[in-house]
Amino acid sequence: MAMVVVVGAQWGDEGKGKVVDRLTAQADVVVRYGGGANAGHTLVVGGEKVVLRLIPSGALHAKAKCVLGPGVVIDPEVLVQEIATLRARGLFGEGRLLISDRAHVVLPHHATIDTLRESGPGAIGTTKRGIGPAYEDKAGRRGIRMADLLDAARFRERLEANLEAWRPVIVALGGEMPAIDEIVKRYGELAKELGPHVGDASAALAEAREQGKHVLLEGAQGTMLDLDHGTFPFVTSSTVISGGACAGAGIAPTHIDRVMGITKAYTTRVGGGPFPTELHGEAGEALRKAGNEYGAVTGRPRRCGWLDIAVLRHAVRVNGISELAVTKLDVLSGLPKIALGVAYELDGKRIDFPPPNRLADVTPIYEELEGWSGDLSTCRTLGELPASVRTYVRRIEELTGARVTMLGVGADRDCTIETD
Ligand code: 2SA
Ligand code: GDP
Ligand code: MG
Repeated sequence: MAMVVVVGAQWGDEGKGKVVDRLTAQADVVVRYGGGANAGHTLVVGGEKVVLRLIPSGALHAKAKCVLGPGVVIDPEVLVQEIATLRARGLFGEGRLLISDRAHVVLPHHATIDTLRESGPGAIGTTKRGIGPAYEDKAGRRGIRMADLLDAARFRERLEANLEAWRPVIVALGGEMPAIDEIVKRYGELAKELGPHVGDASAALAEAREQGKHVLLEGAQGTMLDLDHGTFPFVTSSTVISGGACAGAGIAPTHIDRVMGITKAYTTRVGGGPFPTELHGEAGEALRKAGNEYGAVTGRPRRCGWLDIAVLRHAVRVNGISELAVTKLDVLSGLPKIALGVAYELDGKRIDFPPPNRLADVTPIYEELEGWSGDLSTCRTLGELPASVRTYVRRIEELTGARVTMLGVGADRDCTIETD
C-alpha cells in the first residue's frame, strides 16, 4: 500500500469514512490532512454507527496510529469529546493519536462569526463550525496553533491580538465580544487533555515511511468543495484535493504512491451552489430517503441528483485518481432506468468539464441505462451483482478513465466488493 491518498470526488459525503475504515485493516498510520469538525465521516461496523469529525476514520482499528496533520483546523472541544468516545470503547492506547503542533486551533468566536455571517445575505450554507474564520486567521497570520495553545502566556497574548483583529467584524455583525478570561480558562483545560498528544506530525510520517509502514491520507469534504478547484465561492476554506495531502500532512509529493477517489453511484451536495444534475421534487426526495441523505454533522437534508461524469473527470484530473470506489450502488436499486450525466451543453456547445463560473448555466447531457432491483447488500463479488450494475460501473470506467476497484453495496464495513 505504501502512501495512499483517499479523496472525495464530488461534493463530500461520498462514503470516505467507510472506505478508509475498510482500508485501514492494511494500514499502520491514518492521517487527516485538511478541514476540521465540519467533516462527518460515518463508520458502520456490525450494525453499530460511529461518526468521526476530526480523528481519522481508521480509529476503530486499535493498531493504527491516528495523525492530525498541520493542515487540519482543530476544535479542541470536539477532539476531546472524540477521544472520550474512543477511550470508552477501549480504543485509545498509548501513543495512538498524534496532533500536529502546527495545526491551527478553532476558537469559540470563529463559530459565532460563521453563524452570524450565515444569517445574512452572503450565506453559502456552511456547517457554522467556524471553519472559514479559522482558515482566514491562518492565511492572515494571526491564527493560534496547537503549540501556542500549550503555552498559556503565549496563548493569552495571541488570543488578545486575535480578538482585537476580529472586533470590527463582530461588532458589524451585531455580535458580542467574547470574554477572554473564559476562553483562556476553558482552552487551558482542553490544552491539558490534548497536550500529551501534540507533536511533530511531519517527522512522525517521515519516520513511518523509513520504516516501510503503510500510510493512508484521508481527505475531508470533496473536490468540488476545494478552495481552488471547487465551485467557488460555494466551497470550504481548505485544500481538499490530493495535492493538499502534501502541505496538510507535511509529506513530499514524490512520496505519494497512489490516489483513490470516492464517488457515490449518484450525486449529493449540502449547502448552496450549482448542481447541474440535481433532481428536484419527488424524484430528489425519493433518492434522499433511499440513501438516508442527511448531513452527518448538522442533520441538514442533502440535495440529491444523478451521477455527474463531468465532475468525476475533473476530480480524476486534479487529484490524479487512478482508482475509484463507487459507493451506495444499493441505494439505486428499484429504479427501472438510471440517468448518467456524461457531459454538459453550454451556449450550444458540448463541454466535458465543469466551467469555472458558469456551472449554474449548463444543461446536462444524459445517457439512460437499465436499472436494477433487489437487495445488493449481501453481494460480495462482481459476479453476484445484477448485470446492469456491472454495465453501469463499466460505463463509469470508460467515461472517467479510472478503474473502479471498490463497490459499496451497504453502509456496513462488510458491504463492500473489492475487485483487485
Ligand atoms: P464550511 O462549514 O465552511 O466548510 O462550509 C462550506 C461548504 O462546504 C460544505 N461542507 C460539507 N459538505 C458536505 N459534507 C460535509 N460534512 C458534513 C457531513 C456536513 C453536514 O458529513 O454531512 O453535516 O451538514 C461538509 N462540510 C462542509 C458546506 O455544506 C458548504 O457548502
Ligand atoms: P464521508 O463524509 O465521505 O465519510 O461520508 P458520510 O459519512 O458523511 O456520508 C456517507 C453515508 O453513506 C454514511 O451514512 C455512510 O454510512 C453511508 N454509506 C457509505 N457507503 C455506503 C454504501 O455503499 N451503501 C449505503 N447504503 N450507505 C453507504
Ligand atoms: Mg461527510
